[in-house]
Amino acid sequence: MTVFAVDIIPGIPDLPALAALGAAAAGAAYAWWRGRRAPPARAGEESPRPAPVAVPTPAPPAADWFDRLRSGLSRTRDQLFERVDDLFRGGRRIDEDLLQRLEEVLVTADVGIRTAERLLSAIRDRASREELSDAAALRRYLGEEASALLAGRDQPLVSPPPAGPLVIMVVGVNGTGKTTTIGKLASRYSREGKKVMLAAGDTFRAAAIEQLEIWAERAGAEIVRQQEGSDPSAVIFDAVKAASARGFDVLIADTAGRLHTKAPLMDELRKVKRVTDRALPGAPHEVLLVLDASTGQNAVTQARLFDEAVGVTGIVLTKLDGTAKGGVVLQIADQLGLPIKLIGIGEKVEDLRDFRSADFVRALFGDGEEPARPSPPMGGQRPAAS
Ligand SMILES: Nc1nc2c(ncn2[C@@H]2O[C@H](COP(=O)(O)OP(=O)(O)OP(=O)(O)O)[C@@H](O)[C@H]2O)c(=O)[nH]1
Ligand SMILES: [Mg+2]
Repeated sequence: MTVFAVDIIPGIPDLPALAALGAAAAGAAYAWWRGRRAPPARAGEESPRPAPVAVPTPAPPAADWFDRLRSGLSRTRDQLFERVDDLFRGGRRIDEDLLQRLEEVLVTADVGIRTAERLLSAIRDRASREELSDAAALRRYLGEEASALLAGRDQPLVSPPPAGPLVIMVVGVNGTGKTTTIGKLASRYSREGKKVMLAAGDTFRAAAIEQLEIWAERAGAEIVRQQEGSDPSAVIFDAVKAASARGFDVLIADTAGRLHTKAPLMDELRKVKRVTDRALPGAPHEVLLVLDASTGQNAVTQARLFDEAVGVTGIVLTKLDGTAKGGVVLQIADQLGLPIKLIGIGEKVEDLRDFRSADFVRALFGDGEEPARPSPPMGGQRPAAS
């Protein structure tokens, strides 16, 4: 068997903070829904590599987890409901013109045309029975429909297997938040008392390895890495072997961001998965696809192609806090047969949450009241997925 050179770093010295990038989302257009949205990446187009990314200092846990979720979703909520309220201004009742405008509102929040049409047809039904006469009723009804759409789509991460580490492979296009999500997850598992190892499978650039090292140090996790430019399959193979031999509970493997339309890069990911299974039969136990919520319809296309290539077991939807397009959650639930497992609502360590549809719907459509049974900010008291 080939033996790969590998550094296992139990802790690294303080690294200088990387330069902050500034708000990347500035100026992001709320482009009109009729075909004017520019997809974030096109077939055959090289995706530019983002510059090294600053790792934010973790803040103390949010005092109120539900307020945090609600404020994370505020841009989407404002986008949806200020405009729904506008529709009813002047005591207007529901008619076909109002419904068409409502469809535009939904599509602008990236609910997607097909999903918006489905919601609209249910609303038409109700309106014809005169059950909907004002914005509050419509808001309530949209919430009920959203709950129905999301039912069963929220699943927790699988539990570590009885023997050997839980192996999680993290994939996605460039800059969606893979490494940040891995850092947050590593902290979460560490806090739960688990022994965590990270595999620096993004060997494409040195800064990616350094970024993961900072997160590993912060989480008290070990990291397995090789030189920039080495074969990611080799790094992850070694990491799986090391984690198994040394009794780690969880191994999370980073991978380089890649365009879902680039066949050779998707082949490389297939190879990483094959090799992982060779190192530990049955691994990876989770293949998490990280999607940036602000990419809208393109997120659905990414999910289809990544799933085809490597069999995605769950979606992580990041940057819900930075977008008014959080309606994409409904589109993903409606159009893909994949569970949404985690959501990112900020850059801090506590800003990764298990996706729980009831909390999400209440935070987005509710009146701000906290649910009766609060959930912890992250982590599962819940049973593992079967
Ligand atoms: N506001 C916000 N920012 C996030 C969230 N998740 C990640 N980010 C930011 O998104 C940027 C990119 O994150 P990375 O984790 O480096 O993304 P990546 O997918 O690993 O990127 P590549 O390795 O280059 O493909 C960073 O500035 C993160 O802080 C989130 O939930 N909310
Ligand atoms: Mg990365």
